[in-house]
Parts: sequence; C-alpha cells; structure tokens
Amino acid sequence: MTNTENDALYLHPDRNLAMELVRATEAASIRAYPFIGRGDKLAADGAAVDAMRAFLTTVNFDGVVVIGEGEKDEAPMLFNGEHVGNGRGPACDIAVDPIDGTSLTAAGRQNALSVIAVSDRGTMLDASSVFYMDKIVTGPEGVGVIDIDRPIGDNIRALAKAKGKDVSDIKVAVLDRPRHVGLIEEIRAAGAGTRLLLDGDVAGGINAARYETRTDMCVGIGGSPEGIVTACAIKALGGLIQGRLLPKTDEERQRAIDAGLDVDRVYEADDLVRGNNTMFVATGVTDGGLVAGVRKKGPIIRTESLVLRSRSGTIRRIVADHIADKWF
Ligand code: VTB
Ligand code: MG
Ligand code: MG
Repeated sequence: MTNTENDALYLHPDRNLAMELVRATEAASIRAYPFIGRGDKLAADGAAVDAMRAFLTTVNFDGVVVIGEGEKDEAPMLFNGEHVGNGRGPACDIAVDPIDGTSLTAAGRQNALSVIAVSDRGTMLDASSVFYMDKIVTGPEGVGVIDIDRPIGDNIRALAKAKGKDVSDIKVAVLDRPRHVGLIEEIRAAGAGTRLLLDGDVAGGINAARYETRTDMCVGIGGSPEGIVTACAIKALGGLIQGRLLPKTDEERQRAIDAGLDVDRVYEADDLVRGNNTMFVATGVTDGGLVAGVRKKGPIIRTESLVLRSRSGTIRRIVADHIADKWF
C-alpha cells in the first residue's frame, strides 16, 4: 500500500459506509413497491422495515438505532437502542425511516422516501420522547440570517435578500395540516408562495437546502425524528436547520425533561447531530422532487437514490437496475 493510500484509509475509514447503506434503502423501496397504491400502509411499512433490517445486518458497521420506527409509526422493528450492522467497523448512531410517507405510499401519492442517516456514535440527539418539532430549514444562504423565533415574514424577507431574490419568488414548503393554517396565511401575506406537503418534511427540508430546486425554505411542525434525519442531510448539503421540540402534553414534556432534553431551546444543526461525519442516504419509493420512485421496467426494477456525506461534501445520485426475478 502506498502512503497516499494509507492516508486515504486513515482519513476515511468509513468512506464506503454510505455506499453500503444505500443498498438497505434500495431494498426497502423495492420491497415496498408491490404495496404502492394498494391502500395498506402498515403492510407497505412492514415490508420496507423487514428489508431494511435484513440488509443492515450485512453492512460493515456497529450501529445503534437512535431514531427508529417503533415510537412513531408503530412499526415492529428497528427500535430505539437496537444494534444493527455486522458489528465490525465504525461505531455509529443511526436513524432510519424505512418509509417516510407510508400514507403517501399506500395512496400512490408522490414523495415517499426510504431514508437512513448515520453519524459517529453518541452524536445524534435522541429526541424520541417528543413526537413533534417546530423547524425551519433553508440552504446555506440562511445561515446567520434566519431565526426561528422571528416572525415568518421577517425570515422570508431576510432569506430573499440573502438570495438576491424577490420575496414573490420565494417558495416555502409546509406540511398541509390544520395546525399550519395561520402559518400558511402569514407566508402568503408576506408575499411568498407555499408548497404544501401532504407528508414528507424530510424531502421538503432537503429540497429547501438544495441549490437547484424551487423550494427556498421548509417550515412548520413535523416529526422530531424527521428533524434529526434532516439535520444529517443538511450537514452534508450545507444549509440551516433550527428546531424546537414541541411536547403536546405535560406528560410528554416531563418525559422530554427526564430524557435530558431542553424543550425551550432552539436546536441548531450541530445540536441535532454533532460532529462533521454524517451520512444520509435516501431511495425514492414513489416519484418526488428529490428522487424518482422505484419502478418496474420489463425484467428490471429501477431505483434512484441520493447519497450525501458531510465530510467530503459530496452529493451522489445513484440509479440502479435490479433484476426483478431475484427480488420477487
Ligand atoms: C411529518 C411528515 C412525515 O409525520 O414529519 C409528519 O414528514 C408529522 O406528523 O412524513 P403528522 O402527520 O401528525 O403531521 C409524517 O407524516 C409521517 O412520518
Ligand atoms: Mg416511516
Ligand atoms: Mg417518517
């Protein structure tokens, strides 16, 4: 081995991990394929969870699930604290969402993704005791400019200025929920436009941070697991995320406090996931703005995935053809 090769290994001991993990999100998407549009979200999720879990056992790493399926989507496995991977290789925290958008998948709607995020062991915030998080996500232009505590109109104007855009050209992604009626009004009153999401604020956040999309910002209350996962992606893409946990009951608030969480604090990207070694992989389940959904083309199943690594600052798009006979 040459010195350069040696250095490369030393500097990037887990460089291939992201590329290995993408197999697990591909598998989850492929297994979810027969359930797209079939009206059974639990069956879709179950198939994706099984596939992801099976694939993860073959991956060279020692992962502990910090954000799992259990609590939120009532899925059977990949629970918080579960060890995944073959136990050899880097010690990591892992966040999984075998399908973000199980209802979208069951309905045959767009924007369902299979997602994994990984960071060094002990760096991911375990926010599993609180279901919801209020968040704001933008691209790099928002850093030092956006403040989740200011009125949305101010943030929109500040971002427009930083981006050199007219406010009327700013598009803000928001989950289409009754709780956001007021927020949506404020966004429009500021002169910006909304992109209402049925589900899937991970994809919404990533699209807000990517430079070539039509979304400039993603705001509002979504899942707190999705907030951590988004933070992993944002670290790789560059961009801003701020989040505040939002317990709905006194009991939930107390559970958060007992878990060492600060429900008044604004968590920045570096608080949601520490360090600069985050990886994010996602494969499309159904078509979306981020990646195409899994599709069958004759004897082939085609998947499209995104692989982000913060340390290298790379964004890879991977299209894979899988021989359908081997899967079904
Ligand atoms: C969001 C959305 C997810 O949960 O995080 C949402 O991005 C939050 O919960 O796709 P509500 O549905 O109660 O608003 C999902 O819809 C499902 O994980
Ligand atoms: Mg899910
Ligand atoms: Mg989800």
